[in-house]
Amino acid sequence: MPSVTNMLRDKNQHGQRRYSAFGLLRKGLSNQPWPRVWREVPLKDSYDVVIIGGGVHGLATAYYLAVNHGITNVAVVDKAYLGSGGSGRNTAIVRSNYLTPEGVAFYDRSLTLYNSMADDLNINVMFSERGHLTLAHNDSSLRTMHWRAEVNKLQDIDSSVIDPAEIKKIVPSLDVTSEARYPILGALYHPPGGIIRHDAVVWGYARAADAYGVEMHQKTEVLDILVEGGEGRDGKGAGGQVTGVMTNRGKISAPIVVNCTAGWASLISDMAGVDLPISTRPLQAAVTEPVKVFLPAVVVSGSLHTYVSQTDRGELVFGAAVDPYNNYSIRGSLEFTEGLAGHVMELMPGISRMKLLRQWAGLCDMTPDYSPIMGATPVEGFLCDVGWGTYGFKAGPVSGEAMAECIATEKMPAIIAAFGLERFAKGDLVGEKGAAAVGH
Ligand code: PYC
Repeated sequence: MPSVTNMLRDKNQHGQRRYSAFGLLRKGLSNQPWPRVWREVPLKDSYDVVIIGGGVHGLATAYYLAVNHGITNVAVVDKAYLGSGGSGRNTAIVRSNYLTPEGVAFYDRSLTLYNSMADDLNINVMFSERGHLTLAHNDSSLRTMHWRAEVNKLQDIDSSVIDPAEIKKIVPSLDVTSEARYPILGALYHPPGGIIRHDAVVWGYARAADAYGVEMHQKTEVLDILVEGGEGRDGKGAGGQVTGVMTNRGKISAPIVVNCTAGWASLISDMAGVDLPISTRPLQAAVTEPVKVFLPAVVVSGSLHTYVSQTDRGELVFGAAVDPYNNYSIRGSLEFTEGLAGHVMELMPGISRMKLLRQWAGLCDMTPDYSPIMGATPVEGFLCDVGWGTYGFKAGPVSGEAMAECIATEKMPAIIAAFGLERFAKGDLVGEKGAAAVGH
């Protein structure tokens, strides 16, 4: 939480105006326009770094480049608006109870950054550390929960397997009796997990990066990545050097181009002649009408292919597994709604009369081992922060921090050393499928 002394200051550490409660009221009642959250400036024809993708990953990379490394001649370009991709389409869950030691350390750093974000970025990101329960309905998932708990504990992550009676104390509305259609045998309980306001995270990073001079260019679509001297088609691919990007608003020169997209990661990388082992699947989610708060924790059921949390407004937010086929559609389907309703009824029969208000989909770039692809590529100056599958939003802060370090130092930071593209050729996979919220 922001300290009282900080709240009383007029400006935060980035030199941005802070409003006191009275200041906010005064401003709201005046007919002066609110200041823009980030500037709209003309697109230049060259930058030190061009970041493709104005979601949490791209904006966090820009922010940490500026704040940690003093690199500010940076443009973040997005073909739509900031946060219009995966950052605005996820179910806002954050956690670090992963399966591999590499994954645990990485997501734990992200959770730490999420914890201090309200203060660091001077924005109310509504982080709610409410605990995260992954239910086990059969022996094999209980075994995986024990495995994750042990890996977590070795890295001091608060995770343990609890029994049905303890689950009932945390979420009284769950049926933990043996009469349930899918009896609950236990759960992986992770108290530091929770939810956060995803739009605020995007706006917070954008505003803080802007204060350092980083430029955000919306409606700026990358049509091609310019590469010279490569061994592949059109002089692209391995051995080449990136020289910039071609956009719908003209050419931009840059010695460093970073692919921070989700959903289009393989198509963007292909523009540089870099093949990525990614297949793209929609993941659908839905939200109900608001009701009185009754669900105090995030509840996940892999066997029932769903996870649910209740927002501060009282809505239930549900997500599912990725659709079982490759697709670039972000429309919801009736098939999903029917499947979700069926599974939710098995888990929480008591909410059978609640109405769904909205449904949507986001695109997940799935890699063979469910871990991301980060760092350098065979094209000099072309870097990737992609392949997030269903884990992208929770990884945003640490990815930005690590990618910024990778760009500034030209070295792979230890925290992402396991996630390089070369691991697929070497067979050094980081199997993180067992930490997915639901079976895919
Ligand atoms: O891994 O916690 C998770 C998750 C939630 C939604 C998509 N993935």
